[in-house]
Amino acid sequence: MTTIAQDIPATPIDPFSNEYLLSPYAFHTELRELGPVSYLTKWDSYVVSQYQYVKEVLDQPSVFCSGAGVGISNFKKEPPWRVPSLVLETDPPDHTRNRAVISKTLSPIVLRNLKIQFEAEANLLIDRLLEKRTFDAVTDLAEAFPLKVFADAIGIIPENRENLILYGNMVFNGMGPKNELFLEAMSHAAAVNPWVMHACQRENLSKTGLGIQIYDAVDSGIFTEMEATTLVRSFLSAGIDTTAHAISNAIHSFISFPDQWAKLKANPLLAKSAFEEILRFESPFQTFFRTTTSEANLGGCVIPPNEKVMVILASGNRDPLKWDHPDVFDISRVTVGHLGFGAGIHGCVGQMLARAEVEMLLQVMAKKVASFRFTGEPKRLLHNTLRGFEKLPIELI
Ligand code: OVV
Repeated sequence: MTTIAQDIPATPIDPFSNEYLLSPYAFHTELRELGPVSYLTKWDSYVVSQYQYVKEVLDQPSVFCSGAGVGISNFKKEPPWRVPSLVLETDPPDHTRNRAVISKTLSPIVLRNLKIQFEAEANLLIDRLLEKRTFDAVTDLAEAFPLKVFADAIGIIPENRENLILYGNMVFNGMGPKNELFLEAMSHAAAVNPWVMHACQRENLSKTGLGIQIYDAVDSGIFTEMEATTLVRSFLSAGIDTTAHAISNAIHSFISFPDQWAKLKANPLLAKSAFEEILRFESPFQTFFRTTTSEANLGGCVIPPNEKVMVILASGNRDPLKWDHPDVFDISRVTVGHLGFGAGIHGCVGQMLARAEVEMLLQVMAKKVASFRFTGEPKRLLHNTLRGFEKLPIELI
């Protein structure tokens, strides 16, 4: 089949404006209606928002590469703010080798054992919060849970773990342009970066966690000590804020749609599919970028080489060409193919761990919490990449 080259429409939509970040979905609809590809005039970047073409981008990593960064900045034109990630910001063959080392630590048997710990910790946390009754679900629940269970699983020192939230903020706000959100996040760099690198070093990791296992690859000659430290950093970059925002979004969605909460309470085993629907409906990781390595054709739209392409996962997750009633939150929907964990060779390597965490937390909540309500206005988070909340004052009964 021959495709005829189509003009790529330019749009003034600014995906980093406050208006967009607070309420992106109507903008996603507008972008999808512009066609397979459009051009963001304000940022000199292309953008892909329809499900089919988001998938096409992610399925062609040699054309849409990650090695030039997955934020708006092109590492071929400006230096990155940190040593690039050896998985996220890398292409095959290095990516393949490095990802395999992480993947090896996340075996089914390891995950089964972790799930037991996650359930026990979820019980302790929910019991404590039921006693407390009113609290901020962002700090006391959504952040507290992964800061405890994920950091324990990796084997991170217990002191100053709140740095992980600040670090995640740097990583994900750092994918955006150098706006106020970027600069505010980076203002913590001097305190947070050294702590993170310290926590990722061999001698500071627990002997029984997943992090230390990365150093086995040093001992077998695959990595240098520094590469192993950088790879452990990936666990910390990717594993806390993403999960925390997913939990906040879950709480918000269940309070906003009480029929879905009732459904979960009637059958706590729906926790697993509920999590997938949350990732589809309110994707914590909304957006990332790729960079074209050559001329790239998407649905007849031709993008020149060495251009940034914004990939809106969250828009693919609400594309009506893919989903029936995409704007309806329905925890029993079939969510196969959602893009909440990305797709293709860079699809989330920790997704089974994230699932184990949130599934256990939601299951415990469904069994123990009779009802919950907002005790104040939820406050949406302004963030260049992640969708979540800054404040979620609630009461649990
Ligand atoms: C998936 C993800 C997000 C953020 C950071 C990283 C990975 C990393 O490897 O540093």
